[in-house]
Amino acid sequence: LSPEHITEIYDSFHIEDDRTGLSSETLQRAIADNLYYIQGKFPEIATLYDYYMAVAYTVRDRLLHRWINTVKTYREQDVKVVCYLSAEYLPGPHLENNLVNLGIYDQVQQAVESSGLDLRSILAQEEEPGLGNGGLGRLAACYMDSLATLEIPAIGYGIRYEYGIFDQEIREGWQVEITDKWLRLGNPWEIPRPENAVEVKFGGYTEPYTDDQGDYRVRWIPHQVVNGIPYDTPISGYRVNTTSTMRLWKAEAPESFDFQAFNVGDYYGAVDAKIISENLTKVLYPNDEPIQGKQLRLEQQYFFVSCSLQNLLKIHLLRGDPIETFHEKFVIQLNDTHPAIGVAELMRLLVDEYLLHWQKAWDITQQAFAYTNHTLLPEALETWPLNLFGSLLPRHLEIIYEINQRFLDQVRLKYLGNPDKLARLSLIEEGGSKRIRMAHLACVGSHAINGVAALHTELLKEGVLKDFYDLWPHKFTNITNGVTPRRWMVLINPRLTQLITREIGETWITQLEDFKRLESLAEDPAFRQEWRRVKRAVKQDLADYIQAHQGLTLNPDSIFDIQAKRIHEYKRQHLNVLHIITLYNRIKHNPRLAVPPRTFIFGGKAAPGYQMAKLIIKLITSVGEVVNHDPDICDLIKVVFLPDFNVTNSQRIYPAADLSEQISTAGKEASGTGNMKFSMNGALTIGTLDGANIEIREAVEADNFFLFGHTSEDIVDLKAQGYVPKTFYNTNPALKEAIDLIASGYFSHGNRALFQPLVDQLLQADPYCLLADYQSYIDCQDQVGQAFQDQDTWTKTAILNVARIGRFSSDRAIREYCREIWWVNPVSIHLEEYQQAKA
Ligand code: Z15
Repeated sequence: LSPEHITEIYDSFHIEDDRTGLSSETLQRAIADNLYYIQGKFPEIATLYDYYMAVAYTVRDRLLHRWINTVKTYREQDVKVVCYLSAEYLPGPHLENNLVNLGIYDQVQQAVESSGLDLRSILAQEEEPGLGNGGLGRLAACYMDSLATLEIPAIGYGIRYEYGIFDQEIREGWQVEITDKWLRLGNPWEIPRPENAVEVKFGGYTEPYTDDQGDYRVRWIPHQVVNGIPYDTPISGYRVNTTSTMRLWKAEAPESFDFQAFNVGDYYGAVDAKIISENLTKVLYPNDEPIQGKQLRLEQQYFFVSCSLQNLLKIHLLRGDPIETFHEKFVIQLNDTHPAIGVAELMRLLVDEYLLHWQKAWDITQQAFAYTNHTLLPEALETWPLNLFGSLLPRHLEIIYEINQRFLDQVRLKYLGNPDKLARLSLIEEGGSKRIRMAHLACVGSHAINGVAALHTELLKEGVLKDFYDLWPHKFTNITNGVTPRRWMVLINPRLTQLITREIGETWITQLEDFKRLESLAEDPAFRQEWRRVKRAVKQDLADYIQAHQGLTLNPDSIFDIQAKRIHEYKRQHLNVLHIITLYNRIKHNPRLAVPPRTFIFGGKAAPGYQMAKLIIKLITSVGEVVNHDPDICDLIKVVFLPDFNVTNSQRIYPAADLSEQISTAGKEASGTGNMKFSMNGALTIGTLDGANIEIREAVEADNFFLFGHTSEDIVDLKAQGYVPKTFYNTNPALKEAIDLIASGYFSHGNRALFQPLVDQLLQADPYCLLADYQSYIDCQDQVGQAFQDQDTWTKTAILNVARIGRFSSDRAIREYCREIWWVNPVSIHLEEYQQAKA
């Protein structure tokens, strides 16, 4: 079979081929075919999961020729490619998203219904890839969607964790973690590419030698070698042929190592080595921020970064390009410092393996890399103990020393005789035990550094990265986060999508600024009424779900007041709880009090080792137990904790919210992206001046946003003056009553010890200033309650929120990255005639 012969075979494919055809008849035939030939089942014995697999393979087939053509086009036309390096991805279920993007939702629905099945229950079979913790991983997934939709050549590199983020169950009010065996029933979306395996070295030592040119060189003799096997998942763009690749690496033991041990008779030793290697990509670290400095975590980071960079260099050379032009053909985005070791690894590959001179290699490296910072929390900034680092990556330690020496030489010239400056900028933290500062490595090795919201970028420039900003102001930019309207509107909220599209057409799906056209409709009472009807129906959907899964009856006319995000003290779920208890106390004191009914809904996981976060979950569920069953409350307040907040569950939550809780201590949340998803779906926000809340408020205008709390500057001043939370407690009776009620054991069957750590933390330290913001929050919530009484005005405000949220599309964010950091352009993918199937 010559290539010409194969092309001839392709050309003979029929337009309505069973692998490409988009009509419901063809799809139905293809599903039956896949059920038979892939699942090995016939309808009488097929499970719903078998049908899911058959539909998934049918849809994957439709993606495949687009995907292959995308790869082929990029290979042939020397295009510049964005390489997104991220230790986490949270794409959510693929099937429905691909139906939306390919524009075949209705056809597949019809095909499935003709076979006597229901599409929703088939979609529900999919196990989502939980390969991330929260915002950072989900952002990477939104960016992959926008890159494909905007036809930007891109590859997303990451880790194929065998166990993703744990599933959360609630037992007796406590979080229980369950292993996420997402691959148990197979994964139809990935294609393993064992032929593209690469080797990654660990440990050992280095030795100098002189090369043929008489140049000084270093070689690394590792203690261990692990194979990286790429698994590729196609990422479709919305109504374009571009289909990008998410390439995730799995660790395996190399054959040769097994055999060595086997040959000396150590069969069990060989198997042990295999297990040790394969542990590398076994499990995702379940901490959002901060990260913990475990050796295995560094091994994971280096493993996937080395695999990815080796892969990129191979692609570059395969295209016939010289190594010196690498940075002209690839730009590598570091999603936080997790992949920052890439700076040293690219230097190693260029200098040690491709034998470039240091300066040339450094120019390439700096121009190739760019770094996104996602946090200001000092405990979340990654540093690695020098001895741990050196024993795992001895050559990289030498390279980092060399980078540091050359960098500090430059600094020394600029800041004559300022040793503090040198110490502050150094890649090595001195003192007790030396550590490598990964953020510094990322800054020095990158041509661009960005924060993820305007305030966050400003605080980076004045705070953690100030010395770098003083040195290289031109490297710093802000790129405010965004979310994809395909998943976060079209897919999750078909009712609102339909209403909006009926009025303003569908251009907003790829140009979200077109939501502006809704502004005038906010004035139209008939439209407002329809909007309200949609919101009510969506709230009923969530109420039905909660009824079915938790046996709780909710009032769909109550305010759905929702806080859904990782549980963390800085996000202040417990401030929300203080408000609930305050309302509870008010009703207990005055049973005839007219308060608008509210349903408080919480969702979120706590890191398994984060005791205070787990106690906050227990507090929420305990307050719920009391409040939900107290007859004096007359069902005016309900508190629900929705277990297992993940992409799938979040999709039921965002559309149903009236009120979005974005109440972090100002200056702590880098951006937030849930804030955007809620607002896009017509919730009003109660929030602090933190992260992207500030820009959302500016966009929707101050009157349409419930603002409270101290500013980030206030918080700094407050702490500088010596913050004493007790003062607020002693001078605010309602606050004191709420805290005392927790401390009294009222919510814990008389057990005063249970919540003592939480109460003590608030009264003694309160690092996130809940007590300082309490009264402002309560006053603001009272305004919310008032405002909700006037449904018509509330609806108008909700419509205006949606109309003005256009800027928070990830398409806008990606366009900014393209123009300001990546210098890349779109490339259209054309399908040959034989591949273009008509619906
Ligand atoms: C994470 O999810 C975020 C920051 C981090 O440093 C880590 Cl390790 C995980 C979040 C931020 O907390 C959130 O504010 C931001 O919206 C998100 O990254 C995406 O930028």
